[in-house]
Amino acid sequence: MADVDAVLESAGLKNEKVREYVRHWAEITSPANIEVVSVADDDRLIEEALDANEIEPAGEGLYYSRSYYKDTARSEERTIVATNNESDKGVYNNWHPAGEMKAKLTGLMRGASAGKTMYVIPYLMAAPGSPLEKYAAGVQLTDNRSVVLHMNRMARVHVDYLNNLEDQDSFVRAVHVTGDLENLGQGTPEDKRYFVTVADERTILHFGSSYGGNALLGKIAHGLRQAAYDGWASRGFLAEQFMLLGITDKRTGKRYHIAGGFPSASGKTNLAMTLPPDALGDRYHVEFYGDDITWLWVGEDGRLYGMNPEFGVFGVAKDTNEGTNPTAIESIAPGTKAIFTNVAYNEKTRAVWWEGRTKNPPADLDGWLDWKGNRITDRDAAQAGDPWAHPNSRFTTTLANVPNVAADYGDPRGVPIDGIIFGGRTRDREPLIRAITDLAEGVYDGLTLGAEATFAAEGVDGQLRYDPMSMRPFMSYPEGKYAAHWLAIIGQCAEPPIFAHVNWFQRDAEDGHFLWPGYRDNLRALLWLMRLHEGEVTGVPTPVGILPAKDELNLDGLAIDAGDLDKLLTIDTARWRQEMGFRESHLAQFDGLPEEIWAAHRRVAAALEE
Ligand code: GTP
Ligand code: SPV
Ligand code: MN
Repeated sequence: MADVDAVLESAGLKNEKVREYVRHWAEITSPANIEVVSVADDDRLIEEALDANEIEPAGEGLYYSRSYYKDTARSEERTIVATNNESDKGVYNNWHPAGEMKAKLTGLMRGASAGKTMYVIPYLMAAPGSPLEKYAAGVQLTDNRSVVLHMNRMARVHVDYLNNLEDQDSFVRAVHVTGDLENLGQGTPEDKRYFVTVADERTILHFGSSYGGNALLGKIAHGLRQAAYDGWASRGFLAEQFMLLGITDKRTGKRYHIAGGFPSASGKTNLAMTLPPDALGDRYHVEFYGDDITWLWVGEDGRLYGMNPEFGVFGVAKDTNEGTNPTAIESIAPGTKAIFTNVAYNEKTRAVWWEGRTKNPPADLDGWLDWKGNRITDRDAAQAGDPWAHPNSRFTTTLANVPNVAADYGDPRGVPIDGIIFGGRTRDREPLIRAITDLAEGVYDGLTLGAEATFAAEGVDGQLRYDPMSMRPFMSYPEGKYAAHWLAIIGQCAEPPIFAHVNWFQRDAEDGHFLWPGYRDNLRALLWLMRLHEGEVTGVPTPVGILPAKDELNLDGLAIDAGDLDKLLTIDTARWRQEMGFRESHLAQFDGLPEEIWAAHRRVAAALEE
């Protein structure tokens, strides 16, 4: 193995704590080479990856990557939060003792990068100069070049971020070892994968994947799990699976910022990148800040501030097209250096395709391979209906490629937050939008966020898979303390944001059609929320929040069935009463839930009985 110190020295990595950490893990994983990377190396690494057939060209300045077929999504079962204190055990964080997990992972990683290059990726999950910068620095070690290419798009990667740290020891140690993907027993009782965040040691150890959140450790392991823990331990901030957008009213000149959480694959990317409906385009301008993670803190002026710690988008490909998400399509246009993963690929024309990209798949099947690399023309009758792209196939592109990215997306001060929204896929009961002005009721609403269980076997009929604040897979400390931390942080605001619950997914009970057109029209609900917050409309009070009066919603240019609109703007009290019972058992799982949350639950329940 190369002389570690000589490599780090010539790469300009001066932080002695980082050097110590790299030496430590290089001894364990035993790579053949070590290379410190920065975003300036991207073109060379792309060429190397093309030469090694790790990626393929997908048009001018676009790339295609295919992951191992058993390694196509974040694994919840194999994800663990470990600490040295058993009181950190929650309901969803899959807590294990730190000592046990570190020993296990060190064993799995020992010698596991033999013959490979270990890349050292110094990164920052913040804009430089951010008040949360000290929680944002990290160094990922990985033995996978494709992971480096993704990190270059998803995070700010440069050695200077680590050299210039105020406290040289304040960085997240993130170790990724791919492992022998063909022999890991994915999904079997002998599964060897472990994705561990040792939260109180700010150390992330991921073994056994090269895909998404399992392998790009700046994103959810650091940006969500570790940061949520840091935010709580420091009592200083929140880190949430939230999108973040800005709305400018060109008539009044007012700017609003809204952050909000929907469970994975429930529409954050689409909402964050939205454009106003055509009829409202002259008046409103929507700006993109982030689609998956928001860090929130209270500024000296008593307002809540938010920022996207990421530098890129790892977006769901399915159904992304010029109609549903035109800005996403522009952000992956030729020349953007976007990377497509696990979509369908044409080895002759270098084109890519996924379900919903166009109404029908390409008519000329010549050259098309499905996400596993199998020829479409080789399919037998039984396989004919199989999707070409994996349902969780994704595109990776850097924020600057999004055409409506906000001019100040890199401002380290963040942006003041006016509204916090929660939403999930709910086929009935949840109206288009209901606003909540009380803090405890807003937090209560987030804690009882749920989405439809995807398999009938998974849940009781009508019962949701609860996903508190859309953080269920990323929760790093106990839920009761999480609720208390939310109340404490937002409680410090002199001008608190308004809360709301939104639902774009209500369906007709008979034929199943979506009652609301969704996508760009979702802006109409957010505009109403901002008007309510400004006191320009009053809405209609209900036991579960304030709903828009029909004439308060701006429906210019929207053709919607009057009956559908009625359903979208009413409360089904009987269904809500049933839901309250489910909520009670859901909340009862959480130790130490603040009394304010229970009081909010009882207030809503009592109002529904009136
Ligand atoms: P993660 O990246 O997994 O955290 O997910 P996400 O919340 O960013 O999900 P995304 O925005 O990529 O949406 C996932 C799916 O929801 C896509 O297939 C979208 O087409 C669909 N979707 C998004 N918005 C709407 C909407 O307003 N109405 C309907 N009917 N579908 C939508
Ligand atoms: C999610 O699953 O919520 C994602 C994708 O945003 S991943 O980064 O793979 O977790
Ligand atoms: Mn996500």
